[in-house]
Amino acid sequence: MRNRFILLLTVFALIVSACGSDAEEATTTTAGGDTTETTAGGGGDTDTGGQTDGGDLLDVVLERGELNCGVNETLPGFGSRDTDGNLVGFDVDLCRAVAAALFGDSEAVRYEPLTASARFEAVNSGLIDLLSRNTTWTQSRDTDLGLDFAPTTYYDGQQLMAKASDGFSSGSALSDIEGATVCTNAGTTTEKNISEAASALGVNITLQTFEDFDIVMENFKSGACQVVTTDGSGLISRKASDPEGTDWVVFPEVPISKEPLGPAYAQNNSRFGDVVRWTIFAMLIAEEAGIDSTNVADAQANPPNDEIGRLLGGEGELQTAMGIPTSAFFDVISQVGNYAESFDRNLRPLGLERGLNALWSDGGLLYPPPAR
Ligand SMILES: N[C@@H](CCC(=O)N[C@@H](CS)C(=O)NCC(=O)O)C(=O)O
Repeated sequence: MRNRFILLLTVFALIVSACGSDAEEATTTTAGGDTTETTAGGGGDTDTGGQTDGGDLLDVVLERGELNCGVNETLPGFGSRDTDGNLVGFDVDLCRAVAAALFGDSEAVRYEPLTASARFEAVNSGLIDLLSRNTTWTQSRDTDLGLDFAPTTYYDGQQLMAKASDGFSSGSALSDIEGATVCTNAGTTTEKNISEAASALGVNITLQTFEDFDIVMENFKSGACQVVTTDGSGLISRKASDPEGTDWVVFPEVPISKEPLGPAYAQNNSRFGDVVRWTIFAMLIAEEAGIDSTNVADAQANPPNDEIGRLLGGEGELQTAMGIPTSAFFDVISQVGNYAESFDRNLRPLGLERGLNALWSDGGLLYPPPAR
């Protein structure tokens, strides 16, 4: 009883102390041997049904002539604004690639910047056609939330980050953060995984979640949170793009979860899903064959008698049977590039290596089926 009272007091004190301008967005959970959850604001994996009306999604999008694509605008490398205010990044490239396949124009995209907790409702309400925003494919999202997932475009895992000036080092681990306040954003797999992993180890932490990841980082910088956790790529992105990042260490231990990231769309739209899927596969097959934006025009002019010839329009009915132009995948590669080009343009500058995201032939997990 007394313990319960102390726990409640702690939770209350933390909620009150989080009450700055973003007070209503803060959620505090105390995790350890005992896990208590409080929910305030944020949102998350709520079942909002599925998009069922409005006709076949592929026909609707083709008729509209523009792809509505939900992205992150606060995650350099995956989705952020360049100095001209344009959205750029690995996930943004997938919106551009799908638009190139659909309309022959990678610019035919209306972007919808979304927070983690707003993203699924945006799909289910029909606000966006495609969600391309560092989203983990999970069982409940796939089966209970009204979504279908395209193939994983980035294999990731959740990690922890803390400050060297607080005594953490590149040898630190989850078992070293006893008593820490750990922050992440609401509506993510991340908040669930960290509670589970800490409980399993018997490590007591206080978990605070915020709707906006910028606020998570502000609290980390101010010292209100000693540890921040999310997808490893997200931590590396923030560390690489912040002047204070030189003091931050990403714990090297085996990620505490699998985070297969990829695009999603409203369930039961398999023709639209086919276009998304084969856009990704085309980018991978082009990389396998050494075809990129610089040599794809030559390859199309002298099409080889193989799957590259077919993908570039050699057997046009492969594409037209999908409802898209014969030249769809030529347009993808010429306007956006193959998978390696997008990775090198967006993620390599952050220091991310291909690792699991190498082609199968280089020891990675990326294995596109044959274009035939
Ligand atoms: N992959 C996880 C986490 C996704 C996520 O939202 N990550 C954070 C940190 S990398 C993020 O994108 N923050 C930026 C924001 O919410 O604007 C999921 O699908 O739940």
